[in-house]
Amino acid sequence: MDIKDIFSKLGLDEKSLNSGSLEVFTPVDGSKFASLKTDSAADADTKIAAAVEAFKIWRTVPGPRRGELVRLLGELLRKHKESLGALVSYECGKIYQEGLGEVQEMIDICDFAVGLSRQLYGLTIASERPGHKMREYWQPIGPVGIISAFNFPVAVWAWNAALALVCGDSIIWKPSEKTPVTAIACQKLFEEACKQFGADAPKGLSQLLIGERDIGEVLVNDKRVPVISATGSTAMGRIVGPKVAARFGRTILELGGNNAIIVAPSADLNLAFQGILFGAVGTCGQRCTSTRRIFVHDDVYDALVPRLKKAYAGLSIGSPLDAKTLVGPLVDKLAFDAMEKALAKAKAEGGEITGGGRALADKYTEGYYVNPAIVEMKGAADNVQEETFAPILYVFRYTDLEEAIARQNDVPQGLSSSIFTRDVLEAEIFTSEAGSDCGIANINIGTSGAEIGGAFGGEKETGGGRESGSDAWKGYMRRMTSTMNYSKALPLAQGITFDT
Ligand code: UN1
Repeated sequence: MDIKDIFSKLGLDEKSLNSGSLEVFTPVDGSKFASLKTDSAADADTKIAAAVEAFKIWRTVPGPRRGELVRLLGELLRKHKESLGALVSYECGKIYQEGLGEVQEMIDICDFAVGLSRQLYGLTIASERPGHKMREYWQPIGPVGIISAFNFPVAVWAWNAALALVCGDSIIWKPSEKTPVTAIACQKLFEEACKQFGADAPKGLSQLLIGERDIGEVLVNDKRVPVISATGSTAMGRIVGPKVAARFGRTILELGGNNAIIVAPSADLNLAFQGILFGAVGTCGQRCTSTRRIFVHDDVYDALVPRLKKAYAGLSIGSPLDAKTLVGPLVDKLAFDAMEKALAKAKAEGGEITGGGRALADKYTEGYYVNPAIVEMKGAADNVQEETFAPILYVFRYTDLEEAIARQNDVPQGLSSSIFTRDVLEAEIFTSEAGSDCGIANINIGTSGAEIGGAFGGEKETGGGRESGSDAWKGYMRRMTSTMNYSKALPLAQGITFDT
């Protein structure tokens, strides 16, 4: 792949990509491919002010017309799917197929948002007073701040941006400092969509803040931004959440996961095998929905776990741009160090490790390729409480479903979970009030690769936010309750009399 060619297909100007101090490296081989000008706090202030002005105009544009802008964005994404997918692959290291998948996810949410633009429904509510009616309106709320992570550098922006835009909000995006070039590409496509849309797309509707954590903090602390949607680590959320709460802003937090799969005795083991493999080694274990733990019933342990180990030994690890590759690199050395540390800890605790360690180090001295690892945890009481953003799969045995569910839930995070079973009662228990405590609880599919139609997010240290489908759009609007009196009297609610 020729990165210069990709730049030119996406209308990115090479000179401006090499005009500043923020160095951007590709995980493919660790080489630097851009150095970007960063925004200062003063720049951020100007951009936020512009987003406020744009919001004042955009909120008055009818919802379905706002949907048209998102439709145009979706069309441009279709047109540029291959080049943007390749840039995603190059900048964050996921394999090209997954880069394409990520752009598809953007297209899908645009389609969803276009339909939604005609369905921003509020309720009508029965009033307790004669001659009165109550109505609920959903109104645009203001500029929405979007903080995204390196592992889904563009799709997560689109989930937030497409919804916020049809909801009548302007958007301000702080992408990960590891993946700002894809953000610039998206911003360009958005600007092109605005051009095609016409004059009622206000200038400054979408703002991009390039820089490190300090610039994210400016956004988080700014009270002109009523909603901050942040995706990333629990550590990041612990900083962002209280800061936004302190100014009574709203957060939509999508943080860490510690996702588990339960494999029951009746499971279709071929499905379980495929679901676990993709969940655990896909994206080199760097999805927030990646499968981190599996609980395998004693009866099927020996039929499944050795097969997984064998598959791990034969995985094609290599450049994410190579069509044969299934496992690309970790994003950087820090990620590799974290994986090494987690494996050392597991070993010290008696875990039996298959795989692990660096791969292709001779070929890519600065690219952090690894052998995905399986860790068999022998002790029944063991659990793994931390999320390590790397392909480590912890394997546990179980005998009793209730106990397996309890252990699955016994972690600080609550994002994604699944069970492989053909026993309908087990499946129903898993999704019952006493079952999985996660935001996502799947049956006979793995933990990762959620569709955009459902609300995405989870409980506990995952942050509680919901993005993407279902009624997640309500997080991007303010709810107004309006009581209308069409009578000639003024009865008070609660039966109060207040005669003068
Ligand atoms: C993330 O890893 O931040 O379910 C999001 C999935 C994707 C989104 C993952 N649709 O794996």
